[in-house]
Amino acid sequence: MKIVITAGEAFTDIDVFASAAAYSELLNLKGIENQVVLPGILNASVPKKILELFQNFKTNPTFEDFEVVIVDVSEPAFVAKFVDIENIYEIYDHRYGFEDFWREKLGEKSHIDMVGACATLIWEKYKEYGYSESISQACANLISIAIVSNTLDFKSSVTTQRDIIAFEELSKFTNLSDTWKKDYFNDVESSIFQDIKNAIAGDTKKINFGDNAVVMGQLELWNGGSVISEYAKDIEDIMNSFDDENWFLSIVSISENKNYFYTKSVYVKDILSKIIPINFKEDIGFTDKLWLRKEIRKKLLLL
Ligand SMILES: [Mn+2]
Repeated sequence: MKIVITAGEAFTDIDVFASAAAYSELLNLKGIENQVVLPGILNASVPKKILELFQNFKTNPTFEDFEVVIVDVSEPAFVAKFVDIENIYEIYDHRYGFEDFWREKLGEKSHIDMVGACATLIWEKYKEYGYSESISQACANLISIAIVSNTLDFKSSVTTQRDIIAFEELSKFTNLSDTWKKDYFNDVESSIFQDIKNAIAGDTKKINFGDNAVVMGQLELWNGGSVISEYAKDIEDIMNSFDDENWFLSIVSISENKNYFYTKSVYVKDILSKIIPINFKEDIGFTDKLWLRKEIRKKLLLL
């Protein structure tokens, strides 16, 4: 059996990158031929230094016959386009909404658990298969970075005990510097500000709920306080390019432990006010805790 490990079509974030790299290593340890295929552009959460940790991926599969392992996505519409849903062998994700669909299709090969990072699930498989002592430093680093990035340094409410344990267990295999978290988030921020439109485009998704839809962009920053006022025009340009006036940008401001939301749509302001505690001053909304896209999406789906 040959395996292709892949994720979503649109973009590749650090959790996809780490999960795919580490799962590929785990299959190699088990002697299973595999390749990583990441069609989506690497977004700002995968700065250049991270690329040094894993380069062995393609944008199209080169195997002829293969089965597919999906990481960090579970909404069928978002899965990489080359994938025939019927050839999916196994799936790992941490999003609400399609658990029953996949459990019915894949049974025990469906691993959809509400942990902070998909990469946590991959580390747990190293342990289950008895390969935890064989993890490479690069993959241990990648999983650790993905956990910190996805849980916003364990501050986000998506953080679980499993993420904390995984991070602690991996610490004996990593060689991350004392300042790596700050360095990592600084690298991410500078790549965001080098081209903010591209950074937003690389983290924007349509959320369908019932008969409705909104387009949600997301930026995760150490300090996002002044971004909307400084970049309002760029934000509007890029969000308008998704051809739906019901858009909003969520800026997670990690050090302030809050989000800023920017939207021009009265409908979006109404909907957001219904699902989360938020105060709008004209087009800018504020919260008093951190909200990730997957949490907001879940609230929308439950509306
Ligand atoms: Mn993820």
